[in-house]
Amino acid sequence: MVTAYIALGSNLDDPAHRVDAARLAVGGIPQTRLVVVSSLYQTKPVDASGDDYINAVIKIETELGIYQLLKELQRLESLSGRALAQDRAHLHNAPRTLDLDILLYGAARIESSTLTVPHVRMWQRAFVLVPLSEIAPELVSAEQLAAVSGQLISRLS
Ligand code: A4P
Ligand code: MG
Repeated sequence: MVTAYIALGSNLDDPAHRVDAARLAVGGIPQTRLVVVSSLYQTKPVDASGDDYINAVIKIETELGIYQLLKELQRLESLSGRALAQDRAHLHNAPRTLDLDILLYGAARIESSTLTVPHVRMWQRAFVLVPLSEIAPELVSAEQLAAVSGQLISRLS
C-alpha cells in the first residue's frame, strides 16, 4: 500500500462541482482508498488564461502501481469531458474540465517520458501547496508557502 497525493483542478463547466465529484471518484478507483480531502480553493490562473480555477488536493492509499494510477486518473479526466491524452499535445495549459496530477507517490522519484514525480512544478504553485499544507502540513515548509504567497487563492469550503 502506497500513500499518494493528487492535485485536482478545473476551470470549465461548473468547476466546483467537477472537483467535488472528482474527490469522490478518485476514491472509487480500484484498490484505492480516499484518506483525506482538502477544502476547495478558488485560484487565479497561473501560466494560463481563462476563468478562475477550483483546486484541491487529496491523499489516497493505493495498491496500484504508479503507471496504473496515472491511467486511472486519465480515465477520470476523459470521463469528465477532457480530450484523451494522446489527442491533446497542443493543449498545454488550456482551460480544462478536469486535471488530475500525481504530486507524490510514496517516496518515488520518477522522470520518464510520461511521468515526473514529484510533480515538477508543484513547489512553484500556491494552488498546490496551500491545499497540500492543509492536509499534510509536515510536507510543506513555511518558506515554501512564503515563496508562493503572491499568488491569489481563497478557501471555499
Ligand atoms: N505527466 C507527467 N508527470 C505527471 C504527473 N506527476 N501527474 C504527464 C500526471 N501527469 C503527469 O498532462 C500531460 C502529460 O503529463 C500527461 O499525459 C502525463 O503523461 P496534461 O494534464 O494532459 O497536460 P498539461 O496541462 O499540459 O500539463 P499539467 O502538468 O497538468 O499542467 P500543469 O503544469 O499542472 O498546469 N492555474 C491554476 N490556478 N490552477 C490550476 O489547476 N493548472 C494548470 C495546468 C495551469 N495553471 C493553473 C492550473
Ligand atoms: Mg495534468
